[in-house]
Amino acid sequence: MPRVNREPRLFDVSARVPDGFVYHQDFISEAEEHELIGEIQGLHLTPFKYYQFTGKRRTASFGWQYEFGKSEITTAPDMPAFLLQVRTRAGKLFNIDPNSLTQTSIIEYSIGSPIGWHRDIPHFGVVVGISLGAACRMRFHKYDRRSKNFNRDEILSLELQPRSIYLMSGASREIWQHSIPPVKELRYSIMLRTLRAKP
Ligand SMILES: O=C(O)CCC(=O)C(=O)O
Repeated sequence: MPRVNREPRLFDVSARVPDGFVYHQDFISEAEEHELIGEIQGLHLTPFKYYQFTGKRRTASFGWQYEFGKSEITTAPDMPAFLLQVRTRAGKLFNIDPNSLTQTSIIEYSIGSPIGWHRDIPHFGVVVGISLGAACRMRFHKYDRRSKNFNRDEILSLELQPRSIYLMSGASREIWQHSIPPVKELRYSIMLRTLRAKP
């Protein structure tokens, strides 16, 4: 895989984001993106299931997987070798031991696929996301367990560019929910997560 010969650009967009969210553009080159998409398209992706509901996006999990309705995570097949280098670089960038990024999800968003408001399940720790193929908007709002409603004026959002990477940790991971409105072009994400010692 060719190496990028420049440092990723840290946050050159004027967006307000929750604490603990760190975003870099140009984490990978166009050639690397092309190669990763090719590999991902060779994986067995299955429609996302949420209880009885089947989502538009398709996914594959490695290392660990979670099925809604079950309180436990279970082991999943090993991460494919083509993801190892990108995981090492992501770990170095965010000062995380790459070997601790033990859970991986690949997500394919066909045109019109969203991901609804959620926080990641408590079994996992920090979350790293790498965007491929197309830009999308990521939105955040503060989660309040007492109220299902939230003030739309309090939504923060930023455009995730293809080839960019983000880290969701601290408040952005624990206190805020995030979502992605229906995408306008085919997009993939590589999600890497640490395991939390005590969920
Ligand atoms: O595709 C993304 O960047 C976000 C995915 C996400 O929110 C999740 O897997 O929980």
